[in-house]
Amino acid sequence: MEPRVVIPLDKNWEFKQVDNENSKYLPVSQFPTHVHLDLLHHKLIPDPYIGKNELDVQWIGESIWAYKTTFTTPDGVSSASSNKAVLAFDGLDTFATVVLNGKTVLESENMFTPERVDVTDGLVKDGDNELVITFDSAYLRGWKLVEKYPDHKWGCWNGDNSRLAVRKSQYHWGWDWGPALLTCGPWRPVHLEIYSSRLGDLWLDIAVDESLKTATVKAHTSIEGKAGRIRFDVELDGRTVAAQEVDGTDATFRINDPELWYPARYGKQPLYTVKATLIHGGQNIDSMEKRIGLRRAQLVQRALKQQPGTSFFFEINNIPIFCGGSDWIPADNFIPRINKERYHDWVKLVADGNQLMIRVWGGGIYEEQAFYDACDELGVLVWQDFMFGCGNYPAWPELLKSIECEAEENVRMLRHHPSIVIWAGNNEDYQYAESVDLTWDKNNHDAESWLKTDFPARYIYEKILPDVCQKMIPATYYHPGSPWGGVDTRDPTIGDIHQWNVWHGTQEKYQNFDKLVGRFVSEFGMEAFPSVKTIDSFLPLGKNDPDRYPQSSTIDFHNKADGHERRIALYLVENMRYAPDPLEQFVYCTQLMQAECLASAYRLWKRQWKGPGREYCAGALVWQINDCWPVTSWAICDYYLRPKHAYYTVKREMAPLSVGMTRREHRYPKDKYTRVDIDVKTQIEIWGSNLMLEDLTVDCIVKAWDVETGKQTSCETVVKDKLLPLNRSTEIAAFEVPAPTKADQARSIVASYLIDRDGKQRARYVNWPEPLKYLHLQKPKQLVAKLSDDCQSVAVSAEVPVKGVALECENDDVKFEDNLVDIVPGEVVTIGVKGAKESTVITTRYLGMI
Ligand code: BMA
Repeated sequence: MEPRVVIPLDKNWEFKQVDNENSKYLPVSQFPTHVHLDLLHHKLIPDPYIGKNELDVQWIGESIWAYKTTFTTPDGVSSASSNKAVLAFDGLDTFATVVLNGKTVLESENMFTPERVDVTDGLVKDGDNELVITFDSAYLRGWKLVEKYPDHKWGCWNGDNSRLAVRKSQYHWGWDWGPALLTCGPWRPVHLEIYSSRLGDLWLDIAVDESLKTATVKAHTSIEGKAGRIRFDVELDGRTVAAQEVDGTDATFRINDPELWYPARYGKQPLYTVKATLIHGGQNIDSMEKRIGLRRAQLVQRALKQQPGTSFFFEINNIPIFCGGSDWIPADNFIPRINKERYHDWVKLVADGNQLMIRVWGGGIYEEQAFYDACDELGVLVWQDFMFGCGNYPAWPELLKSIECEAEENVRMLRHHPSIVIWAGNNEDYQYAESVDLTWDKNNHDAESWLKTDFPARYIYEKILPDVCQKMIPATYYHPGSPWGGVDTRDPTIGDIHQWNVWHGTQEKYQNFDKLVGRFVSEFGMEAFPSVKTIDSFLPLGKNDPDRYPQSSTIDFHNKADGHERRIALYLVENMRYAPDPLEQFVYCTQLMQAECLASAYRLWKRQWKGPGREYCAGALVWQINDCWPVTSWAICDYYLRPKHAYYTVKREMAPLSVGMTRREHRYPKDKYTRVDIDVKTQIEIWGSNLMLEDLTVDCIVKAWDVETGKQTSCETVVKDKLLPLNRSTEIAAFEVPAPTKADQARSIVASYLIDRDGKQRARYVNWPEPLKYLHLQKPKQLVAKLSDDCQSVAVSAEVPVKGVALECENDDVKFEDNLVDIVPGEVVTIGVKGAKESTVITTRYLGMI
C-alpha cells in the first residue's frame, strides 16, 4: 500500500461568465478565489469598495459563472492499482455543478460544507483532465426557493428573504454595516487525493480533572479503506510527551501535571500537537495533526446572592473570567484575499486591546483555521455561533439534511481549538421570532411538532444542532441562540442579552448603561466614523472629493444602518458641542462619543462583577470589533485595522486593574409638593475593578479642578489601605463632588488614582460633569505632546483640564499604545508609542479645539 498523495489543484484556473456569449475564459487572480476578485484583477469592474461602485456590480450576483482548470492524472491511479482518486473541495460558494471531463460529478448547495467526490473512474488515462465548476446565481436560486415554499412565513432583518433559503454567508446579501455583494466561486482550496487508505479524522476528547493535576486525552481516528495500525504522538514544544501504537483507532493518554492553556494574562497558551499516523505493513500511509490546548472550560449558571436569575460566566481552569471582548464579523466581503497574517493581526489587535473573548457572529462564516489558530496562540476565548441570523429560517427536509451535515463538518473542523468555549445556535433568530410573534411554546418539548409551526427553525436550534454537539463535542456548552435565556430573550437575569436600547430600541442615554445590565451582554454598540484616512480611501477623489463632508451622499452610502444620520446626531447633540466641519474634527467627535459610550458600558457592567456568588454581570462583548469594507459602523477598528478611539477606552477599562467613577444626583425634597425646598446632592461613587488573581491593597487619592480656571480645588486621600480582593470589583467610596461650593460642582473635574503600597500609581480615571456640552471648555495654551528621546513614548500635559486628547500621526506605522486621554493640570500622562522616529510629527486634537 502506498502513502496517500495530496495534490493541490491551484494552478491553471480560468473563469468566465456563462450567460454572456462574449465572455471568454480569463486567468484567475488567485486561488482559491471569488469572482469579484477576478473581475477586479482584469479591471472588468470598478472596486466595489470605492464610492458607490457597489451599485454598478450588482449584475455579478445575478449571473452564472464558470471556473475551469486542467490537470494531469498522476501515476498510481490505474485499474491495476487499488488506489482511488478523490477530488476534495474545501468550499464551493454556493450552487455549484462540478463537471470532470464532460461528466457531472457533484452538485452542491452549501457554501459551508466541504465535499469529497470519488473520481477514480472519471480521470483520463493519459493527458489532461478538464475540471469545470459552474456557479449559478445564489440570489436568484434563493428567490425560486422562496416561491417554491409559499407556506413558510418568510421574514428577516437585513438583506432579503432569499438569503434564508440559501446556505451561503448571510452578510453577502448586505447588512447594516456591509455592502450587498453576492459573490461566488471556489472560495476554499481544491485537492486531488490518491490513496487506498486514509485517515478520515483525528479528534480528541480532553478532560482536565478538577484538581488540574491530570489531563486525560482520548484520541480517536476514523479510517477510510483498510485499517492498519495507528501511532499516536503527543508533543509539546517539539518534545514527545507521550506516544502509543495501537491496533484499533483510539488511544488514551493520561498527562500528569499538564501544562494548561489559559486565556491571555491568566497564564500561558501551551499548545500540544497530537499526531496520528496510519501504518500499513510497516509503512506510514497517512498522517494527521491537531494542535490542542489542555484546559477545563465551564459555563457556570447558578443562583446568585441577593439577585434573581442565574449567573452566566465562563470558568477556565477553575478561574472565573470576566469576558470583556467583542463581536466579530467576516474581515472582508471576499474572504479568499484575507491571508493568515491578516487574521493574526486582527486577533493580535483584539488581544492587545485587553480583550479576552471574541464572538464569531452567525451571519458570517465558520472562520478560517488561521483565525482560531491565532485565538489559540494569543489566548482569546471564542464564542462560536452557527451560521444563522436575524430571520425566520425555513426547514424543508433536504435543507435540514444539508444543515445537519454543515454542522457536523464544521464542528469536526473546529473542535480541537482550545479557544472555543461555547457554540450558539444562531444570532437573534429567537428575537426575530418574538418580534413577529412566531409560535414558540417553551413548554412544548415535542421537537417534531415544531416543524409544523410557523417557527420551524426551532427544530434546527433545539434539536439538530444540540444533537450534533452532544455527539461530537459533549464537553462544550451549547446555547440555543444568542441571545437566549429567561422568560424571553430580553430577560437580563438569565443567559445572555443583546443590549440595543442604546442606539436602536428606546435610544437610552449611554450614561444609563448601569440600568441596562444583563448577566452577560453579548452585544451592544455605538457607531463612529472611521479614520479620515479610511474615508479618503473610499472617496473616488480622495482629499479632493467634493463629497468630502459628513452628510454627503457618498459618505452616507458608506453607512448601511437604518436611521444612522439621526442616531449619530442624537448621541452627539445630547453630549457634545460639535460641528460637521471640518471633517477631521467631526470624525473625532463621533469617535469620542463612541469611546465615552462604550467605555461607560464596560465600566458600569464590570462593576457588577462582584466576586463569588455575585457575578451579576460576567461579560460585555461590543458590537463589533471589525469591518468588512471601509464604512461608518459600530466597529471599534476599521477595515484597515485602524483603531477608532473607543478601542483605547475599552482597552483601559479591561486593564487588569482599573478605577471606576460615576456621578449621581440625589434629590431630597422637603415634602412632596415643593419645587423649591429640595436638597440636591451630587455624589461621586468610586470603585476598583481588580481582574488580577491576587488581592491588592491601595490608597485612593481624589483630586478636583475647576474646568474653566484650571485651578486645583481639592486633593485628598479618600481611603487608605483599601483591600481590593482578587477578580472582582469593590466599592471604594461615595461622597459629594468636591468643589468650593455646591454651585461649582457642575464645573468640577474629578480624578481618582489608586496607589499601591510601593507608592506606585496603578490606575487612574477622570470623571467629568455631563453632558460635556454644558462645560465651558478652555483651549489650552500649553498642550504638550512630547516624543521621548528614545522615541518610545509621548508625554502629554496641559495647564487646564482637556477632554479626550487624541494623538495623531500621518504615518500609519506609528502605533500608539493608548489614546484619547483626559488631561488634568499638574499631571503628565505618558503614552507608549511604536514605530516613531525623531522626525515623527505627532499632533493633537481635543474636544472644543474647533
Ligand atoms: C445586532 C447584530 C447584527 C447587526 C447589529 C447592529 O443585533 O446581530 O445583526 O448588525 O445588531 O444592528
